Amino acid sequence: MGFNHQHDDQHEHVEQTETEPTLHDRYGPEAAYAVAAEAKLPTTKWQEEIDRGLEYGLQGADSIKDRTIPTFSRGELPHFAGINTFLKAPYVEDVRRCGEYDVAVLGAPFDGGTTYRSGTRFGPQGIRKISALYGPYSFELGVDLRESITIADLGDIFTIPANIEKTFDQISKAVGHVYESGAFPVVLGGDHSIGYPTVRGVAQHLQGNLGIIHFDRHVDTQETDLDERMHTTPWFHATDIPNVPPKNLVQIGIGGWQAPRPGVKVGRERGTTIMTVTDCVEMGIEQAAERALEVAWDGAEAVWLSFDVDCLDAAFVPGTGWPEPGGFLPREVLKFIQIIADARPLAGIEVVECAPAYDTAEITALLATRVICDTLGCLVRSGHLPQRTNR
Ligand SMILES: [Mn+2]
Repeated sequence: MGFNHQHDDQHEHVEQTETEPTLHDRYGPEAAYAVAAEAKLPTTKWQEEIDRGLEYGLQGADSIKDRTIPTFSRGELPHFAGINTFLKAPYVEDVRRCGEYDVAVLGAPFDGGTTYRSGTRFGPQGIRKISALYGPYSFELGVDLRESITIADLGDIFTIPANIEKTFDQISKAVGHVYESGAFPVVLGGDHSIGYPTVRGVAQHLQGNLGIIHFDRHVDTQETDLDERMHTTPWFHATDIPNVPPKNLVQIGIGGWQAPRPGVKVGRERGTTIMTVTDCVEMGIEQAAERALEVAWDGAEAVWLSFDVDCLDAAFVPGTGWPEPGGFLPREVLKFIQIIADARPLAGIEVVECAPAYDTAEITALLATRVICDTLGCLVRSGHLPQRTNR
């Protein structure tokens, strides 16, 4: 441990044991948890990565003093090197083997559903690229994903750029395959039209109902837009699926000048639950998250998390199709996500509407990456991942 309590004896209250490191009481509760948690994390998989790197990537040149450094970069380091899979997870070409991993990342590169700025077909690439910035360890969460779970990057779904409906079928088949395998699906969008086929892909493997926790500035509940099932329509069609009832759809962060009236009407008639940014902030993120969980899980067998990056204020997400001022701050939405992922296991997550061509310094893709990592981290620390039961 880097800190030392011996200069601060008058503040020492915690009894030191072999397993519980002692912290002086100038720590706040979160930092105290984080610093103590790190001491309990193993380094087994990190050592395996070093050994594998030295074997496959050759021992480093004679002048390299750190003998854990190989000649060819073969793992996390350096962060600017390597092939951009998500978090540098192994690329698994044979998707029939995805069930051998705890988590499977798959891209849905499709922007045929966009009604303003296109470009989310490059979302999976953008997210993978900046994900190289992250290691697998989160300080506040007290989690090291490398030590806890295995992640596969399956690459991308073969979408059909000129045909929304064929693309939907491809996405449902792909997500259904991953979900049925037992791996936790992480879908990199893609515009939000993919929300319908992803949910359809999971729901077809459930006996009971699927709830949806939906972060967005937009309701996305109208039947058609520009005469097709566009990215403004996924939840109309998803909640037409018999085991995806609208009463289990909770929509968080809705507001502004881009929520179409036909969608609002559908939500009112079907009984979805809408929570505005002000609602959430004024009741407090903790209480808002509890309410969202109650709605989504009410009689449901499983819950899907659909995260549109535009639920954040436009300042934080320039790289998106329909930026809207007045959205969440990153720390608000991350806290929200953490509570949701700590509370119950999730069926999977999609992060949509990341359009790298409009992004500035990759900050939108960075937030998309962060939402996924925080979700995985909380699922791990709360014992929901790895999943130990067969479906
Ligand atoms: Mn949106």
